[in-house]
Amino acid sequence: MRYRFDPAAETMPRAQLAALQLKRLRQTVKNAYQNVPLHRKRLRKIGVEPGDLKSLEDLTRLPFSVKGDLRDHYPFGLFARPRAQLARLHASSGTTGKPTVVGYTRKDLATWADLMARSMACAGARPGDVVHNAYGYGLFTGGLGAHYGAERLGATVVPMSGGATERQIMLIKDFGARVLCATPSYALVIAEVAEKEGVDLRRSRLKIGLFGAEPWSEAMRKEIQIRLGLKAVDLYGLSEILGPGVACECEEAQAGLHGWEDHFIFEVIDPDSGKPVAEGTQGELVITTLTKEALPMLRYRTRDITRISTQRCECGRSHLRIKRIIGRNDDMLIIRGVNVYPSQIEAVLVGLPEIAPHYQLVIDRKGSLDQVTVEIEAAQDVAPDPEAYARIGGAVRHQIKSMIGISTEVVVKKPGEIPRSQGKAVRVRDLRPIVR
Ligand code: DLL
Repeated sequence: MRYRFDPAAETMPRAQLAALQLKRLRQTVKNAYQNVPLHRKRLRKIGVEPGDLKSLEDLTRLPFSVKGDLRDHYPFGLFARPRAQLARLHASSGTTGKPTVVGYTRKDLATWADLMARSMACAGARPGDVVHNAYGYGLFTGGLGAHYGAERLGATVVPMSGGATERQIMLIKDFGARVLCATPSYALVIAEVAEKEGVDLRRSRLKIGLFGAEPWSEAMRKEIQIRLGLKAVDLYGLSEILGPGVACECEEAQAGLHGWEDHFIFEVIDPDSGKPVAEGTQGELVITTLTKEALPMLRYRTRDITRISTQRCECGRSHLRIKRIIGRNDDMLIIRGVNVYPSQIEAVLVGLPEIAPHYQLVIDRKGSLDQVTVEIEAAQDVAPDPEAYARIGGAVRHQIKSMIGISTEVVVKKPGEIPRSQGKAVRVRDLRPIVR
């Protein structure tokens, strides 16, 4: 049998999982009620006391939490423990104003390391592996989250962070990394720079990539797997809930992320009505934490759009699967009435001949209509003449129209002209005027 970090928890029968969830949900609601004024106020408003929860279905009676709650109670107002009991803070930058701050007790950090170690093992990492960690270190949860998870697994961590790509490539080779942790867009940059330098990473010891922190597509997975010669596995998480390690694909199926249900309850709702949708229906992922001490979250609206399946997985794990996140609610574009996520455009672009798998979408408004310009890059071996670029642009435009049904402008740029990322890629440049 394959290695599992926590076999009993990962294969727990679903009925037993549900019983554990209810027990832990009661503790979480009690923690939130007793220690966080906002949660207490909201629960009182609907007349719910912690002892009232009789079944998991009662969860749907509880109010949602949203990102704005964290901002409104900046910096420590949602913490259920006094500041002195916090062992660490993380924060996400946010585009404007104050960051979103999250905190962890020592026990929370241990839980996080366990879940990240479980995720890594699920993806195919093993004790004794060299784990090259190119997630950014700092306030972002990616770097330290993967770091302590790899240590907890019993691996040897190389704490690289993002950037200095030539050096990363040298160390991947020289230290014999078997596991690479990075955003998928940065993994592609590593592949690109290695190829340019004449280093064939497919012949290195790399076998597994744990990629996440941004939406990506199946086409991108294929591209990365071919160019780096590894198995690319999807890793999901968000700071407000934990950081990386909330859910992870298994190496066996690579078909959806096992959401760790002994620590979280996952729901999918219709983002407009807030009502739960049937299993398998696309909607917004909502997560309730079950074991967090410092920052318990009740029905947190992630704004991530996906579907859930409780169908048994071939790997034998009993935890439900979250399908690939297609994007955030806020990133959805409405182009002449058609709803489109950038990752859907990516799925069309990546793998097309004569272009490199780097792109940006520029959104602008003409009159009352949104318009998308797709900026792509010609492949290295394409002759840099206007005719060739016009032909490629036309072909891509046609492909997007026929696959997604939207009309776009396509601008073909020279190799290297699309900005490369070291962390989360900026896929969209929104030039629309801000409506207040
Ligand atoms: O990105 C945590 C993380 C680090 C996950 C490393 C995986 C690997 P935040 O910076 O708070 O935390 O951003 C969370 O990123 O709500 C999603 O919109 C997006 N995201 C994270 N993982 C994935 C994924 C980290 N696998 C936000 N696929 C989330 C698609 C993802 N989107």
